[in-house]
Amino acid sequence: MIWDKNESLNRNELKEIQLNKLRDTVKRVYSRVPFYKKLMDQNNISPELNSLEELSKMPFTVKEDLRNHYPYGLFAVDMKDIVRIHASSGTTGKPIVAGYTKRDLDVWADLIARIVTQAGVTREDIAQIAFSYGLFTGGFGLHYGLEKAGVTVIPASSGNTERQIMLMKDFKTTVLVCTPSYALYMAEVAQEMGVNTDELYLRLGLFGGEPCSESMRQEIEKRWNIKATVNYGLTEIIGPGVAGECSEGNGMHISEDHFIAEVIDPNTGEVLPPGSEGELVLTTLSKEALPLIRYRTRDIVVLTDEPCPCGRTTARIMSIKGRTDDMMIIRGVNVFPSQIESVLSEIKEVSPHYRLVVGKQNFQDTLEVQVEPSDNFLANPYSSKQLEQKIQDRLRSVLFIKARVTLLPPKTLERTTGKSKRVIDKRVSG
Ligand code: ADP
Ligand code: K
Ligand code: ZN
Repeated sequence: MIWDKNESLNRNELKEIQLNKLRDTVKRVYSRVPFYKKLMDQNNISPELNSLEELSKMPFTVKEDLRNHYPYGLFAVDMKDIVRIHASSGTTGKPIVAGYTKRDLDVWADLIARIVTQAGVTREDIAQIAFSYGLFTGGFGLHYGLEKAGVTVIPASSGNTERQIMLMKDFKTTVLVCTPSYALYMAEVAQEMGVNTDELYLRLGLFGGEPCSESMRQEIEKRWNIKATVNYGLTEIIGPGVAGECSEGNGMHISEDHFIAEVIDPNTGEVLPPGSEGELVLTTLSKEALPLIRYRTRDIVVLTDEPCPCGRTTARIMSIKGRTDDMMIIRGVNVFPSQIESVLSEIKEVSPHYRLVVGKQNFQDTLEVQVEPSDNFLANPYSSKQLEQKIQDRLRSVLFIKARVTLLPPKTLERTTGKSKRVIDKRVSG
């Protein structure tokens, strides 16, 4: 089922909607947000756009711009029209703050209704939301959207994992909503509690808020005996609901009637053709409180606008390599955690949990890959030195990086009820 007819317009109709909304948005930011007025005046850009192509003349907006106008400086409406505030965790420094008008919240709930519907959730389902409720957009975002779609919502929030499993069993939860890391952690706890998936009603997972590699998805599907779907969003743009997977499981549809997506070369800013890997840049078309023009997400993606068998015509995010913030430069080689994760996933002797510690020794970058043995290895153990060497060789032959591999005792790496932090860079934190 398709929630909204705008998900399956022909591309020309879609472009017409986009152009109308883009023209309004640009005019509005010019007249209401001093930051944009100044930026456009400095660059001699008129607030009257005549085509979608003209968007590429507009300057980018970056995370730093939001920080510089912390907390409310980029809002395009009066505070009396703001009814909700959210913020990102802001791993470094002050958080990024987003505001919502009543209409923004309506649009948001609708966007979530779309992604949950396309993932296969119906009003027969009982969804347990194990995202944290609070400033983080995950909990409240999914909450109102699932309700809008008529789904029964259990607002469990995150944490208290044993209780989550009890609720899941007693309340007959059919859909689990959380970060992929938390889904894996919960599976471990369920196993420790001796709860078998046959005793549960779970059939589907909606995961987002952080990267979910194909191997992680498969691991979650296997452990819970469910179908796992992923969705994508970010606080600055609205929160979850920017894009989500349909039942084809082949890419996440972007709600392009609400956001224009471009992919750029992160070094030159040049717009790249469909199918190229680059940084995702998003322009909001419906946001009242915090409209953003050409916002650089720092997420490295590949997009396609090829039609999808599900009937939706919107462009899809085919892969997310990770955030440029998480990219490590090891002796001149760019490495994303996702690349290391995909190498580790091929090695059946290690669990899906890992941590990357970047440091410096004798003015040289060093990388340590910390892993844990899998049940598989524990059942048939051999020398840990040998396993470490095997992983080290594999990393070197696939990624051309030299890393020290450390096999830790089972369950030593920190588990999370939210997003995992997999990279520790000692070069910055000392
Ligand atoms: P924070 O910056 O504190 O993590 P957000 O909750 O706004 O705050 O995080 C949004 C970011 O999370 C995205 O820019 C992206 O890097 C990551 N993210 C969200 N969903 C996904 C997904 N499905 N796949 C990969 N990364 C994702
Ligand atoms: K219902
Ligand atoms: Zn589809």
